[in-house]
Amino acid sequence: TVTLRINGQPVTVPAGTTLLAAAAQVGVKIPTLCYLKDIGHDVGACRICVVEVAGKEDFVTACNTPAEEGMEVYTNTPAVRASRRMTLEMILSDHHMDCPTCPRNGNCELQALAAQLNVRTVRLSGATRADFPRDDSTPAIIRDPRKCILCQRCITVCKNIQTVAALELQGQGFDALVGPPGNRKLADTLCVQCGQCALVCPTAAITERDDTPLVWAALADPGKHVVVQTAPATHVTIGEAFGLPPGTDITGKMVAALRRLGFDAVFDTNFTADLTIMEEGSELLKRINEGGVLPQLTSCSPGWINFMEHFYPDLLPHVSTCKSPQQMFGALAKTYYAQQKGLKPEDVFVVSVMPCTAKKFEAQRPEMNAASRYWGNPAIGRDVDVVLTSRELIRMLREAGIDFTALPDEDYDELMGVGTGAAQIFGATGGVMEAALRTAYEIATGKTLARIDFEAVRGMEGIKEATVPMNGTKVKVLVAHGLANARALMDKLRAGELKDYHFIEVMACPGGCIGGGGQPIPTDTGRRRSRIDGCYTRDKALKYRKSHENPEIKKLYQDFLGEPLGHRSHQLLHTSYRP
Ligand code: HC0
Repeated sequence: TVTLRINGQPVTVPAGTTLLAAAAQVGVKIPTLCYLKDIGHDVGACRICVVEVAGKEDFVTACNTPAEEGMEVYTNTPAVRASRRMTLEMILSDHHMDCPTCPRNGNCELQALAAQLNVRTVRLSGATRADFPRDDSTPAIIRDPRKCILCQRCITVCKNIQTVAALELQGQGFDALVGPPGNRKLADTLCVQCGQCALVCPTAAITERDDTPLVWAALADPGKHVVVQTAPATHVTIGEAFGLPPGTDITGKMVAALRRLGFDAVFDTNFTADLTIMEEGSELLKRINEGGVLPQLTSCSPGWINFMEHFYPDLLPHVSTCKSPQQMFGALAKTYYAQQKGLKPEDVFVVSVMPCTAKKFEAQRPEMNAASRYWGNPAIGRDVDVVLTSRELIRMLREAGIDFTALPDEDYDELMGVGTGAAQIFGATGGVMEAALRTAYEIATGKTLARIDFEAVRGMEGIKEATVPMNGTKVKVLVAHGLANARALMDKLRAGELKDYHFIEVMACPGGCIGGGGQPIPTDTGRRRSRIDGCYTRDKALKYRKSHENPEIKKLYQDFLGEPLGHRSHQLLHTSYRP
């Protein structure tokens, strides 16, 4: 340990502790802007966290300076305050200050810091940074370099946590830019559209595409029958925007809120998550029994699918052919549901509420028009018409003046509204695997599981592993979340080191979908953990906890699909990938 003084107060901390962390121990919260502990980002780029150290001529940055024995640190001298203020004014002087119309208005770290430091004027004017154009080349992520403060968090998360490295720091001074190498558009890079950059951006330099106008227009169109599906992870996160603790189960209120927005039917992606288990579990058993390509890789996380197509095209035969639950839902809403309700499929408009930005990309893939091909009618268009992230739905609820926490709990509509506990845990890393094991075990063995909780695949550890005996076969499974962990596994798979394994779950985002790029900001490790707990709590509370016990899934197979992997399933629920 080392002992130092901060503003005269002695404090003892483990060696290597930063001045920032040491100060926190004596109740001093040094302001920061670029620093983000969660992703290990401590480059000291913004210089807001400067402090004075006795004996040193220059200020030091508290976020990345380790405490030393005997140090005398001052965090609040006139010189320190003046320096922070000047730094902030310099940032503000060439920031695009359209705060009232900015997507991050009210949830912007730059805005909050200006308030915290009581900055009332910006004394600098004159030269500003180059006016780089907005990049709206992808369906999911929008870059607005005029709002970038060069903190470089996005570079760190993209390179270190996701190993995609689609962004870099280029140029200097007024020409400095964070963006794709060679000034390319994001769509022309290896970006997988996971949106982790948008989650860590302190301003609105990187945001989700705003598709709310498309949904308002559909809701106002009397010729459209507008249905909505809600992803597993949204059940335990939307409440954060309305002051509820992370992980609070707001399912009933979300259903009520969506009805009040005017949706004609409110359904659950959890229903098709159960369907995915039926199809993907059957596919796995088929691969095991018939000598297919193993290990099988999950296919529901669209950022992960983009990653495989971009970086490991040779391994695509391992990827399950199952579409994601979002896309299975879209295909069924415009076939099964339309048929059962006597609706014209071309009138059915499907909206998703997802924790994910990459779902916007997935929904516009040209092959995701199974219903249109099923009916032979191009007017039906895409299976999923619009994808809203959690953040966009929250904005719509606010705009509509819905008093979310005062709403009663309501139930989903019938036919595609029942989801099991197994589906709920899809939102957490390891959840798809656990759901699959609950069902695959019972289908393969014909026995009832004595204990359905597979704890080995739960939690925030980067790579998890379990072995489950099934009919004399020891089924070996792996789970990874965050693309750096996925890459580590794929390198092993490519090298032939995972031959003994049967099934691997990968989710692109750390923590799984509860940590998706479209989720409420902030999304940090603590919140990820609470949201994961929320998924397992809801799982425990539900009447059905295994996908094959979902009564609406049984009815769907009986009335429409026939059997898992049958003809209609192949038409509507399975897909292929592009190397
Ligand atoms: Fe997920 Fe999904 S679990 S990817 O994380 O499979 O986005 O929540 O909706 O589709 O169900 C996200 C979450 C989904 C899908 C489901 C899967």
